Amino acid sequence: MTNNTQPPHTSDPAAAAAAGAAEASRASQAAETAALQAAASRSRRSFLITGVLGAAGIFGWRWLANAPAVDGIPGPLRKVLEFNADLTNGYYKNTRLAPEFAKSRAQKIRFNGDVGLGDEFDPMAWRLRVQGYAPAGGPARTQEFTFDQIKALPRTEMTTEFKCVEGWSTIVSWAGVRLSDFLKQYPLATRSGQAIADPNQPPADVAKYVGMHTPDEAYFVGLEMESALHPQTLLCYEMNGAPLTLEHGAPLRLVTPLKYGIKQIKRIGTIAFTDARPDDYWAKLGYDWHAGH
Ligand SMILES: Nc1nc2c(c(=O)[nH]1)N[C@H]1C(S)=C(S)[C@@H](COP(=O)(O)O)O[C@H]1N2
Ligand SMILES: [Mo]
Repeated sequence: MTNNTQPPHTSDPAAAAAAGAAEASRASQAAETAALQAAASRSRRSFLITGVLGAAGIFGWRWLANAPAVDGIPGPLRKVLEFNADLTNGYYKNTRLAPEFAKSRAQKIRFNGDVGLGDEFDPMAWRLRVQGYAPAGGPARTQEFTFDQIKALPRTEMTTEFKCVEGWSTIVSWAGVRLSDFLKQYPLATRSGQAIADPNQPPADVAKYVGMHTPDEAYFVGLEMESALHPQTLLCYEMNGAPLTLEHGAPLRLVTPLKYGIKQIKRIGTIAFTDARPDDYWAKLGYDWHAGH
């Protein structure tokens, strides 16, 4: 960089290098200022929309794009893929838990990402649609749940660290229903229609994956079944002691603290159990599908 930007009229190499460095620093400062001004002049709405690809996100992408590729996948991503493949090779132990904290350490979390959170949504008319694991060639088993039915299930609270791939994290208190408790009650994840009595030893005919999407299908995530049945995988309706707000995913959002924020889908509309690995919004854009940490 300094060599290329050496002003041609300077003969002293040290002075030239200093001039080059100063120029590079001015250029990066100018770029930063321009980015800040651009951000400031955007409307709140479009800022929210582009917020997901905000400064940290864009730098993240650049880092990925410039890293040496292995098998056509940027090096760092490939590493994560291999690591996750090791971790998720056919086990149902779920012994690893994310650290939990005292409730008093919970903080207000920023609002990040509004894909699938459009205005045309009536929380009062909301139903959770669950597509049961359908027998081969058999009819789809779809069941709908009201918010009250979800709230009637055993309540679980946890205070865990929420980590976003952009590099920030916040300790947050959550309350909701374990997905495994939902499946104890409602036998929708097995081919036979048998309930999962013990999440550590699910029946052999359990689906391999669960997919979730927003009611408008704009945002979607997929989890392997072992993550879905993890004791800290919650369908949440409360955050920091208050009902979830719409921007944080009301009426119901996913929290699964062994994975990054990209998996914590807000405003769940549909949950589907399947053997085909579900699409995932950020995985389609190049992030690791598992997004574990
Ligand atoms: N429906 C929906 N869910 C989403 C997103 C989104 O854009 N739309 N963004 C994800 C990302 S990247 C993060 S970091 C978290 C942020 O959750 P918060 O707004 O409650 O902090 O939501 C996740 N869930
Ligand atoms: Mo995120």
